[in-house]
Amino acid sequence: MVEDNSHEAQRLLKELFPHTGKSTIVGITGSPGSGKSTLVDKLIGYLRSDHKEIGIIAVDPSSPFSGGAILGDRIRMMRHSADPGIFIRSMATRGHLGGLAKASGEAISVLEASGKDIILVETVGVGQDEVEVIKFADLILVVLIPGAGDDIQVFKAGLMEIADIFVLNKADSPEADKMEKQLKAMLDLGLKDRLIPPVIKTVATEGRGIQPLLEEIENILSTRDHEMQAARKKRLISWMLKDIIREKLYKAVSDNVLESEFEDFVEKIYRRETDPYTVADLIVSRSK
Ligand SMILES: Nc1nc2c(ncn2[C@@H]2O[C@H](COP(=O)(O)OP(=O)(O)O)[C@@H](O)[C@H]2O)c(=O)[nH]1
Ligand SMILES: [Mg+2]
Repeated sequence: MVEDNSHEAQRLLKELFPHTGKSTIVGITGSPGSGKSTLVDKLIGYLRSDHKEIGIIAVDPSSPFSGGAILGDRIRMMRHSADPGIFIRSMATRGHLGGLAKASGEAISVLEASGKDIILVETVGVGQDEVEVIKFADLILVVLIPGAGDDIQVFKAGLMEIADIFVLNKADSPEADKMEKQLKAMLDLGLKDRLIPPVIKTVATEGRGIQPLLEEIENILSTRDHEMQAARKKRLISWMLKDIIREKLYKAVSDNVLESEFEDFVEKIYRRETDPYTVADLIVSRSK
């Protein structure tokens, strides 16, 4: 319902809202093929043995959850899908009324209200929409791999600034150490005035480095001061509120004009009998 942006969903979200805000939301982003899903799979294993309830949202066109990936991945995830302590939801990148960020934010709310301790959000680190989604997270893991020298893309996409931890996955590659040095050097240069985020090496396929990664996540979350955490949550609320207002205004205003009339306006604008600004003013003024 939430993904369809239905009217009923809004009523439910109102009721759910008091029960949200208690889960830890961990975002996992990086290029396709960097091993995000494999990492998520291994993280699930550790967290479940600690009796944590987990929600997973995968916003990834190539995600095993959305059926775009190889069979092996799907079989791996299936063993988790039978576990009642886990809820996995895949979301398409396109086709959400009100936008991907809104839809996934609301899906996170539903999982929070359901009492999940931890929500993992996997998303590819390309495209503005995907980067927006990751801002819901309390903590962001940026997954890099050795050899893909063009991991500079990550820096271009603005992920360097938002990373709390860099996960250097596929550390079984002979280039891993070199990559680690390069990454640290780049971070030193790029983040002069900021604390350099930790770099954790993992081999997701073998489960290596997962324990240290979880310890680092714990460590960051526990040392973060309350004010900072609150400021982060408030920023999200203000962002969410603006989104909702924008959508409601748009809806209220677009109800003022019939589809056929709208088409007529387009026709007139096309013939240069009027201009889009005048028409927009006219339509908006009807709701006053
Ligand atoms: N050698 C090696 N391969 C890995 C590692 N982690 C993941 N892979 C493989 O990389 C491929 C892509 O992994 P996947 O988790 O689907 O990546 P995603 O697109 O980022 O979700 C799969 O074939 C994995 O088995 C690793 O640490 N070492
Ligand atoms: Mg994936």
